[in-house]
Amino acid sequence: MQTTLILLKPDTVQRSLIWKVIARLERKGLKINGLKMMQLDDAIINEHYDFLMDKPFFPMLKEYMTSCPVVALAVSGENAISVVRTVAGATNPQEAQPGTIRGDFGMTIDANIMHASDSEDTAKVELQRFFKGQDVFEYSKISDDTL
Ligand code: IDP
Ligand code: MG
Repeated sequence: MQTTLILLKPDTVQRSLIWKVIARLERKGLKINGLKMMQLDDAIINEHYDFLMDKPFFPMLKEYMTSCPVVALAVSGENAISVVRTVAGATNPQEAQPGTIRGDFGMTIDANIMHASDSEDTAKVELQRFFKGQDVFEYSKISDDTL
């Protein structure tokens, strides 16, 4: 069982797509262990996207990611890290397959609906970054045995 970190980005909040994206994750059979709205600041974006800091689009990415609150989710399931990446689709929504979240809801790479951790190591770091070990709940669901 893995837990991964998802951020529903500002375009998802602005376009009233929060529930639609969460519904996709639940429909897939992933379990929501944590869910909170957060206003990100420059410091957390500098940390979260430090590997992109020298890219020309970084200032715009930072402005966009801090433009309104995001929704952070801790989501679990078997192989949840790669399953969520698959359900999310390619980084560029124009290239993402139909049926994926980005493929169905997005058109621009700078507003691509959601972030999802890409490995066990990053998931661990990112869950700590956004949840600080708080408000992530381990619990059983009636459907756990039948999913
Ligand atoms: P990912 O979100 O699919 O993991 P990454 O390569 O980790 O993709 O990039 C992080 C984020 O940086 C992307 O989700 C997107 O918002 C932004 N980004 C990546 N490449 C570009 C680009 O070429 N132009 C604008 N934004 C980009
Ligand atoms: Mg990434």
